[in-house]
Amino acid sequence: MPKHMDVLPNFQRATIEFAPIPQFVYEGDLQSELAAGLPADEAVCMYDHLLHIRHFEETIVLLKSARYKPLPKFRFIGATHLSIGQEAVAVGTMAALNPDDYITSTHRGHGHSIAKGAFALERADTARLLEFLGDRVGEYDFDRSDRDAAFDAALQEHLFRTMAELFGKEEGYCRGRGGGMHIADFHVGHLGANAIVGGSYAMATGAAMAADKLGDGKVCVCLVGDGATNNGIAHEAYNFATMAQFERGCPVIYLIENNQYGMTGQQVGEVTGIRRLARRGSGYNDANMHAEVVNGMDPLAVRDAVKRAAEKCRNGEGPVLLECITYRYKGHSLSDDCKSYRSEDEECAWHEVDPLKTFPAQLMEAGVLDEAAVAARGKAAEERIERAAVMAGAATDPDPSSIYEGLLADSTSDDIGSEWATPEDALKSPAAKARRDGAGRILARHAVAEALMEEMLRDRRVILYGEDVADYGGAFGATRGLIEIFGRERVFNTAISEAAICGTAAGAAMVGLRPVAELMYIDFLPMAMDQVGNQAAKNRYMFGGKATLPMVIRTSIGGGKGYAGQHSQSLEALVTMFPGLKVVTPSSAYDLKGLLKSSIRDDNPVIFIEHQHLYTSKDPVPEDDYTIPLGVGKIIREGTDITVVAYSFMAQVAAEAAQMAEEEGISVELVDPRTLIPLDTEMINSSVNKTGLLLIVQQAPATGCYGEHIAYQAQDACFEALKKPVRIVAAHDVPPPMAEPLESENIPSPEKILRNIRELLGR
Ligand SMILES: Cc1ncc(C[n+]2csc(CCOP(=O)(O)OP(=O)(O)O)c2C)c(N)n1
Ligand SMILES: [Mg+2]
Repeated sequence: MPKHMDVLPNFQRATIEFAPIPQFVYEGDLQSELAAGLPADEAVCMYDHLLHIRHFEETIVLLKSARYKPLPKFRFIGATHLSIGQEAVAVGTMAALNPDDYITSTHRGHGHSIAKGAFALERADTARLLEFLGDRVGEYDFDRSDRDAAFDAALQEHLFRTMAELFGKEEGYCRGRGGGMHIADFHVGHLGANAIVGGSYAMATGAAMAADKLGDGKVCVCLVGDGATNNGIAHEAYNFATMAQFERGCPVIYLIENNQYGMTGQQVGEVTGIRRLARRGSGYNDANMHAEVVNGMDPLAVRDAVKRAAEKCRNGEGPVLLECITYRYKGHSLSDDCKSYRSEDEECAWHEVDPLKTFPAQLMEAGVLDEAAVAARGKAAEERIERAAVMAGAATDPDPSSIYEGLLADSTSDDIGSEWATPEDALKSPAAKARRDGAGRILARHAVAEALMEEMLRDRRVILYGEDVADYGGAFGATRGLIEIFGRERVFNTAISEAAICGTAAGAAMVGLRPVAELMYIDFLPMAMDQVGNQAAKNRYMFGGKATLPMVIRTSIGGGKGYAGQHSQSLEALVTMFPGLKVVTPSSAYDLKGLLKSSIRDDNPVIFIEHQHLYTSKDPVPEDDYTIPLGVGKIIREGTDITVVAYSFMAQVAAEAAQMAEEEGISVELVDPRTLIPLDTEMINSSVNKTGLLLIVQQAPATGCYGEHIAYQAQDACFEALKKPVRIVAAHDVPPPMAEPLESENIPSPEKILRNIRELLGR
């Protein structure tokens, strides 16, 4: 691990050499594969799944235009990004993987999902097939001891669940919460399709990193379109996966499904300056990420490339970048007829190399199937898809009352006992609690480190990473000392890649780690907004409540230091608006330790917002292993005249104001909700019902702030009790200014809070 490496001045003249990137190296065909040991059955099932994908997609074409005879009245409302023409990539890839290897997929992912599930079933024994059928086994009439019959039923069920998801049905893979653009199937390591172009780059990387750290030998294939490769997250993910500090390379295969177009824009000759996207591999490590260009119209070539890539990954030589050259025969979606941006000649040329023509030809030539058998397989596949569609048409519509189901996990890792405890001999140095002063006090930043240390000891799935968190201990010293105890395997620096930090955490969490990621300042959260708001927050719900994302993103808010607009904001409202996240805002060192431990144990993504002013404030903090439940506020002081709700550091500022008010004979009840999501409305509202007045204090600007939500819900719940409209003391609607007089004016002060208390009381 090249950490202690002197960086000396060296200005030696030289040139930087790049190794060549191979293109279309596969020379095999079906004959040679059969001779080399490919079972004929496997070749036939590759053909079957090419057929399933093709017929599935063609059924969508008919459904969308209401021309599908078996379901004449069905109204198909979802997206229609079809992969007709690209089947060889899906089939070749999934044929090369183990059933429990991971994939992430795209908006054009029906084929990926069909093939991933189908190949997993192909390799399953009877017990596993029956387990897959589960409660729905009774839908099929077959001999339970007959493996082939169980397979037929399971395959039919798989196609049905896929179609049912597109139809938005309860039996769909994601209970109709995701639809075609968000299919996931965690039984078989399908970690989800993504409608954000490039959205899964970091998640796939995180899942692969987790697989390596958990030592389970799995690889993750990150399927992306050619258009996705130009998104910033692609760069961040490639870089993350190739970090030199990883002792073993990250076992991720970035598989670019280059169908020649983004929506209509072309990578080559138009929106990039390169001819092959595989060339990007040379930017990330000396191995070019083993980049290779592959014939994506040939399932055997894809299978060969993915097999070799997976082997490299399993050997610790990942990541690998594959560019599979393919073509979509239909438009971007069915509302695009392609006429404005491509020629018929071009389309015809690609139809000549259609895998649905070339592969059966090879099967016949090799004597695996004769013409009648090829036709019979085509008919059987078509019938399966028709049956899947008819069953899906008759499947259950989700009950509107179930709308919240699957949003948040109600589980924690509280009761894991010693199952995941860090073994004593894995510690690099003894783990010691922070040193207390005579009053048992420690700095809040030491409370951060202590909470992390305790949780990392009790659960070796907890890892910590972010910018400068390792040897340096983070920008605020809050993680100092942890690398000495746990080593670089569990505490490591990342590049300055906020999106990759958050997105990899989501991916790692989905497959079994419990990552704690650090974002230095909340001001940098917008760099990671897709990963936090569209991925981490949504993955559980969109995937039908099947994903669990136990992850924490620790970040800080500040102000009052003259750091101005990009280092002083209170952007909590950016995360409270995404259902699926929990948001925690401690106001003291004591709360910080207890809440951070609960956040790490929670099975949901938690955004943990620490105020920089807290880091250097001291509080009595027990050495014990205590936790504070998320969603339970605290009455900092009881009172009768007015309720003040304040969170994070503002709770301390409001406490000063309350003290000043008391000296004037005003009794303030100060409530710190401690967590914004979930919000302890019961505590707030029972206080408001008692006092009849509510003042909310926050450091964020007034408009569009979280305080408005607290105010709304209180007036909704306590309208009768309220004597006056709820008031919010907030920052002004300006970016935080630098100059001291302006910054002081901007951040709520005890005096300003007191003034507002007096006004509400009419004094
Ligand atoms: C971040 C983002 N930008 C734009 C879109 C709209 N959009 C959806 S698919 C698509 C084209 C994607 O091209 P590519 O990655 O090559 O995948 P393909 O559609 O060709 O399979 C675009 C622009 C989106 N969904 N997400
Ligand atoms: Mg494309």
